[in-house]
Amino acid sequence: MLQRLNTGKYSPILYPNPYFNIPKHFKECDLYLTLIMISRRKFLAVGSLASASVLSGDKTLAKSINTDLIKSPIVISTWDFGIAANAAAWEILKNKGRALDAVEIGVHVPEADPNNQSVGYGGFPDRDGRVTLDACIMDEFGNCGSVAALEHIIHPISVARRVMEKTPHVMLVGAGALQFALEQGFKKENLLTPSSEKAWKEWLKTAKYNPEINIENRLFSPAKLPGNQFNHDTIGMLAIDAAGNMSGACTTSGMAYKMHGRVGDSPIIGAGLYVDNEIGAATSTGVGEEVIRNVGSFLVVELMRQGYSPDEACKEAVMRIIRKKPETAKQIQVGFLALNKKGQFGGYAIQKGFSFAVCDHRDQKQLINSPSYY
Ligand code: SD4
Repeated sequence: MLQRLNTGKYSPILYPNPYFNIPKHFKECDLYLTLIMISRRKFLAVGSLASASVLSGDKTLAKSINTDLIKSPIVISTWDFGIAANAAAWEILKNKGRALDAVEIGVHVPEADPNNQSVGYGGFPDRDGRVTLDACIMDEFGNCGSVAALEHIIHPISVARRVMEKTPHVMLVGAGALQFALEQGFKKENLLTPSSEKAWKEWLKTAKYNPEINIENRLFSPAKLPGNQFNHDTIGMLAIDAAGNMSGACTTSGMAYKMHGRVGDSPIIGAGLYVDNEIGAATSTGVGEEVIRNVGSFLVVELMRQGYSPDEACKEAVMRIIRKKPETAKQIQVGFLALNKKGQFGGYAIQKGFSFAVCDHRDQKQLINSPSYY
């Protein structure tokens, strides 16, 4: 617990018992900092300033919290190609633009890149040779929009934003999503590039049409694990703007050679993406089924609310997957990426090889190799 000193500052009261319970009601108190023992080796500070302010609704307190927050923008995104996407987002953020615009414009870069065979145009098709796209977006007010199994539209993220802003709904799928996109003036295009079509035809030579999960990876890239750069690399992007507001976007063509109609975690709010402007934001990449089962991104944000740092929160979300399905986890990749309200970021993955790009006023091209369980 923190006590308020005469100077107006806070000083922690450390409880000797590390299992001291976090109080459920913050109303009576100024602020709590509880130490919880999360492992034999390590103590983690739990009970964030921000969550205290949310629960108490105390404006004075919220003001004091804000001094703790970052004053300059930051954008982070999954995988190496996040660097180019971040650069586009940075153009907006550095000019004091809104994080929502930054993440939308940022993820347009891989969406439009024919050489990126996992997002948007040029994405690997499903088993039937159809490129079906999943995307979602979330703003600082908790508004969100999503499209799933959308065909023929190069920028599904922008359709997701229109769903958020122009409809009373959160999610549109398949033919309905396409119909809406066309009504909104989006152009219908063929997204299957010659090289992705060639790869699909190659896969078809041996493919068995059954719903066995990950069969596409074994057949497409036998030596590689599902979720690696050879078969699917969703972009998830999280940003804080100059006003201190957060937004996020997530867009993908999903698992290569998936069953037609299969939807992954990426367009599902709480699974592939979650933003809480008071606490932080998280996104995921990898085998979406496991992320959905654990409501991964929401979990990461809620762990940050409890005081976990972004990397610890991502690690715990990964550990949930591993603990529930240890054998499956050996064979798949899932990575989480998180950014808290203070601008601290972190990631964690099941397997080695997950990277993320970070861009702020100091360096616009940072690439970080995420820690991993294996
Ligand atoms: C999916 N999570 O459709 C996405 C794919 C992905 O890196 O993230 N690939 O399951």
